Formats: sequence, C-alpha cells, structure tokens
Amino acid sequence: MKTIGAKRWTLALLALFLGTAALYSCQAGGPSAGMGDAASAVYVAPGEYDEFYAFMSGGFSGNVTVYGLPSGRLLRTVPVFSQFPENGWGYSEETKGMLETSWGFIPWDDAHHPQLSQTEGVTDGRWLFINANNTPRVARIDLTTFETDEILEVPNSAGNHASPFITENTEYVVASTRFSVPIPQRDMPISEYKGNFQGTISFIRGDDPGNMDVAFQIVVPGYNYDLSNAGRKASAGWAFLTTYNTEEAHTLLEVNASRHDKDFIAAVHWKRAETCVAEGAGRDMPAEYIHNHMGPGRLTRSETKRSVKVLEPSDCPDMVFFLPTPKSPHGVDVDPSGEYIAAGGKLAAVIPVHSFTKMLQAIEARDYETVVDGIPVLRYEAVLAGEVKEPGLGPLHTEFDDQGFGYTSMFISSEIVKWKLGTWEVVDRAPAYYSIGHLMIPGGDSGQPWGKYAVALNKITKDRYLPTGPELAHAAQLYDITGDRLRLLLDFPTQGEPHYAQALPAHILMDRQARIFPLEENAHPHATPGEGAARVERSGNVVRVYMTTIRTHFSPDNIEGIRLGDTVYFHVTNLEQDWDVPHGFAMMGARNAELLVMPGETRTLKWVPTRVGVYPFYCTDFCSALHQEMQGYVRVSPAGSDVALSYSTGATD
Ligand code: K7E
Ligand code: CUA
Repeated sequence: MKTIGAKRWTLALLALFLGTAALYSCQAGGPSAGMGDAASAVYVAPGEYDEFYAFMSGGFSGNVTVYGLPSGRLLRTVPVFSQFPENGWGYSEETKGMLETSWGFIPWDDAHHPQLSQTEGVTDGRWLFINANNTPRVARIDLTTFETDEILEVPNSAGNHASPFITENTEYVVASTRFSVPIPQRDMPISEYKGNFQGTISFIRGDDPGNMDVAFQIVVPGYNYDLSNAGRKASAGWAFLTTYNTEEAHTLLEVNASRHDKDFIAAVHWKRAETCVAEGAGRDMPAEYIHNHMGPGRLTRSETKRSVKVLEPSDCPDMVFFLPTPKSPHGVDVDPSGEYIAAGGKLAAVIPVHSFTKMLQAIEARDYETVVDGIPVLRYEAVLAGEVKEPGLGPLHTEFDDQGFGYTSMFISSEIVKWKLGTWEVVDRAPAYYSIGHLMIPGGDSGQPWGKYAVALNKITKDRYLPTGPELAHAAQLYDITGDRLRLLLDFPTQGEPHYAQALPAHILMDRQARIFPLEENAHPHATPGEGAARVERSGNVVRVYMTTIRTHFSPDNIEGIRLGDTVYFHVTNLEQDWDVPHGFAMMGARNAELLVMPGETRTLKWVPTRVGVYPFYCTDFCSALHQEMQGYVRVSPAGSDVALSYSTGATD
C-alpha cells in the first residue's frame, strides 16, 4: 500500500458504502451477509498499490503473468517460452534467439513452476525461474525488467516437470525428468523400457546470471520424477523429489503405474554430490544443448554446449536415498524449518510427512528396507514423522504459513485442508471451485512465509464466470488465512492453465524497477545514438535502416530506393530517457509482429518486401498528443530499378 492512512480511510468509506449496499441486497434477497466484508478485504482503491506481487505460471501459454494481490488485477504478461506480438518478443531479431534449442526454434512450451530466487531461504526478489516441460528448458526472468533474460536447455531430459526448484541460496536450480528415456537417446524397443530407460536429476547453477549451466546430472532409475523441493535450514544441502511409476510400466500407466502400495521420495544430498564431483567422480558425457542469454546490447547470445557432467549413484555413495511414500505421490514440500517433508499422494488416504532428523538417523543406522539400483530404500516407519489422517481426497501440494500450519490442496474433494505441524490434526477445510491443483502462500515454500493469503489455482471453473464458448476462463481464488478459518475473498481469472505460483511483498520489488535503459550504455552494434546518425545503408541486397524515435517522429521517415529482392532491417533506437515512454514500430505487410522499443533500447524488425508500391509504417504505442503523426513511408520499386536510395530525417543535431 502506498500510504496506510489513506488506505484505512478508503476502507472505512468502502465499508460504509458496502454496508448500505448489503442492506439493500438483503432486502432484495441478494447475496448473503459477509461478502461485503470480503469485498473490502480485496479492494485496492484507484491510485493505491497492491500489497503483493504474484507470479502465475501460464501453463500451456508458455508465459508468466504478474498479478497484484489482494486485488487479483493483472499487471503484466511476461513472455518466456513463447512469441508475444504485444511487444515483439520472439519476433524481433534481438529476442528470437531466446527460443533457440538444439531442435531449432521452438516458440512454445508448457510452463508450470515459477520459483523466486532465495537468499538464506528467504525470497529475495532478484529473479524468477520457470520450467519448460515439453522441450526441457529452464528460464530466468530478471525482476528489474520483468523480462526473460536467460534460457538453458536441459540435456538428457524428457518432460522437465520436477523443475525448477531452487536451493536456499539459489546455488542450484533443480530440474528433473518426468519421463524416463534411453540415456543417451538411441533406437530401441519401447517394450524394453524396464531397466533400460532412465531419469536424470539436473543441478543447474542458478546464482550467476548469464552463466546458467548444468553443474552435474545424477542418473536415476527409470521412474517418473514429478515434483521437487529443496531442503532449507536443517535440511539445506538436500533436495527431495517425488516419483511415481516405480513399477517402470511403459503402457497404460493409469493402471500399471498404480500397482505399488508405495512409491518413493528421492532424497538427494547435493552437497555430497558436489564433493564427489570436485573429487573427480562422474564422467563427461557428450550432449548437445543450447544456452541463450540476453547479453551486451540486449541481444541474445546463443551458445551450443556439447558435454554434460553425469554422476551415477554408484559413483558417489550416500548421495541418493529413497523414502517410501504412498501412493503415486505428486507434490513434495518442505516446511519452513526444513525438518518436515510432506508429500501429496494422489491416490493416498493420508498425507504422509517425513522427518528429516529421522531420515538422517535411519541413514546413520543403515536401516534399509532394501537397495534398488544401488540406492538404499529406508523404512517408511523409520522416517515418518506423522500422517495427516482423513484429509480428504487426492492430496497434491502443500504450502506453509508462519504459524506452524500446512495447507494441502485436495484435487478430488476440491478443497484446501489446513493441518497442524507436529500433531497432524486437520484444523480447517475450505472448498475450492473447482478441482484445485497447486495452491500458493507468499513465501509458503521458503524459510519465511508471509502467511496472510492463500491462492488456490484451480483446474476447472464450470459455472464461476460468464461462459465464453467451449473454453472457460481458468481461475485462481484468494483466501484470507489470518484467522482460524480460511475465508474465501475473491475469484479471478488467469491466463493459460495456472499450475504453480509465487508471491512476495511488493516493497521488495517496487523500488528496484528499471525505468529506462541508459542511452550511453547502449552497446547494440546497430544502435543509432542520436538523430544526426539516422541513416539508411545498402550492402548488396541487404538494407539497414538506422532509425531513431523520439516524441513525435521517426528518423528517417520517408525512404525510397528499396527494391523487390531486398531484405530490410529496421534497427529502431528509442532515444527517450523517460520512464513509460516506449515507441512502437509496425510496417505494413511485414510478416512479423510490431516492435515495442523501450527508452534507450534498440530493437530490430526484419522485413522482406514482396510488392511494388508505397507502404506506411507507424508508431503503435500512443506516446503523446502527436502520436498519430508518428509515421512514414517506404517506396518499394521493382527488382533492378534505378531509383536511388534516399531518405529524409528530422535531424537538427
Ligand atoms: Cu499442475 Cu506442479 Cu505441473 Cu501439480 S503440476 S497441479
Ligand atoms: Cu511513438 Cu506513438
């Protein structure tokens, strides 16, 4: 909130207003009492700010969306694994490279799990990471620009779902395979899956912007690795991952991967793995994967990597252990103290919670049930802290508040269940509309939750919104969790399918926002530092337009001497140095998106003219009173024409 005083005042006024409204609606047989109260709890008056930034995964949109809480207002869409015509992301020459992979240009993915960076287990607001499920990648978004800054492809992976989960100082981003595959990939019968397909758990360096890389990969049995969470405090140095399909079935998994009474949580001692790697364990395996980074000049640099460090559990004893966990677990979540590890067994009748201390004791005592593929399986009873009994149906994911409570999403019974750490008793439950997947409490997966709100991220909305054809809005729901009972405050639609989300207090980010890119630091090779340098240059069939924008004109504006057969690059530099003054650039007939150029930045639109004539370009962003005057023409002549290259500029400098 900008000012607490003003906020209170507004709330008081609103309460008065809503009180009156409630009176009327009661008389009219309207909504039940109490909702007016909820409305005031989420009302952010015009000119006021929200209290939290929330980052929602866009699921199959490939994007991240940024919302304010408690209002549920959409503030921003951040394209990550997608092209986004609104700002030319993935269309401009500078940003296309971010979508390069070893398979080529892939402008789509399925992004599930945003993760904020942490320092000593506390959300610090430097970066947001998110996974690409389908063509395995991990992205880092810079939270001073709200722009994707880096994308690393993950080799030896298929279905990068247990990803990205960060360690408590962002040392590593942990990313694991959902689908086991032949490693290395080879031509073999699918029927020989069992014993031949494998999974990998990748530890990606996370705290060195521009240098994300796979530090090492642990090869694990051919299960499905579903979700992950890193240890903290007591359990720092460990990471926990759920598995299903420990049956190693390869067909009709709904039956064949549900036979075992218990699957596993894999507990990975990554500190130990680090030591093994430092001592020379593991091997360098050939692998081709691409690293993309928004480098100097705000141009993507793509680099192909050719090898990855691979570690087998047998290379490094005491690195991986299995904790039996009922039954096809989905989520795994570590409480703020780092002691408790809660799992969500999709088909389980309880929520099992393991004890980190008991796990260490069992390891110390070598209290193994068995050993599979060189990995010790601890006894369930030896590591169990407790079970939340009769929680509901279909537990998936757990978040924690700062008062010692866990909150678990129950997919099948469609509710949030609140339970107490230590006694494991259910203390409250609240319905979610409908079929909740993840839930999110700001900081609720870190060492420091801000336990004011919980957000339910629902899979199905049915009747909650105005119908919009066959596809309905996906939805989030906001609950107040400060009292004994969860209180539903707000429904709000989301973009794409929201899986997980993250949030943090607004003050952590507000004051660090980049407002401009300083012109004098613009290192783009085709930047135009001032209007005097605006020009058009031909080199064979390639024409480069060094264009500037400033309120309210382009330089150059009219261009002649372009011919069919040319490839034209408009390198547009926005000379503005004021906050919130981007200019847009759109060229008629360009088979491309617009550019939206931030102050001090250079962005490039590639255009191959296909018709003779005179065609306009214009500014797409309403930048000033004379925005509509911000336009120009390009004359396109036939191939071989002798029309000379010429242009007009508004240069006075
Ligand atoms: Cu939707 Cu985390 Cu991909 Cu559970 S996952 S719901
Ligand atoms: Cu520049 Cu509108």
